Amino acid sequence: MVRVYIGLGSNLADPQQQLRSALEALGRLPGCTLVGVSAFYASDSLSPGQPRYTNAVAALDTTLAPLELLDALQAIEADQGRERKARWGPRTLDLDILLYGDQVIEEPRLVVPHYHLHARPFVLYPLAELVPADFRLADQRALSDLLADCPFVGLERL
Ligand code: PH2
Ligand code: MG
Ligand code: MG
Repeated sequence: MVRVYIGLGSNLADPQQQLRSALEALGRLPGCTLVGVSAFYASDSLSPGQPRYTNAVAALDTTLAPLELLDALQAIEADQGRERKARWGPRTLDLDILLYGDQVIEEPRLVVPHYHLHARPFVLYPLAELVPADFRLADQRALSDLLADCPFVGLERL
């Protein structure tokens, strides 16, 4: 079993309900146990002119290999009406593998720890709810340092 952290985001078609449905789907995945969910947070989209996002982070224990997990997450996104048009387009559901145990992964389809994790308050603050205060990412960055450099600005805890 590997402990993974999944970032959830939605800014279309009832975002809070999208996240609740996605959490149920995560709990039903074969070889996976949902072990924690952060609060939900609302924030403006990083892409101007889009609806506000709702975000959360989930902790999952899994026996799926990284790319198997990615396939499973993309299937859940597709089930919930995700359309892949523009790279940063609005979306019914975005499921990102933030951390996969203590593995550093650099493959064409998957980079872990997630590229933008360090700069995104809507990822770091919910993640911090689920891990110990001295938590370090697989690449040894301390979560407390990332939080100190990423103020809780523009986040609304729902
Ligand atoms: N995701 C994006 C682009 N912008 N903004 C917020 N607030 N939350 C997101 O999850 C988000 C975003 C692309 O993945
Ligand atoms: Mg994504
Ligand atoms: Mg994303």
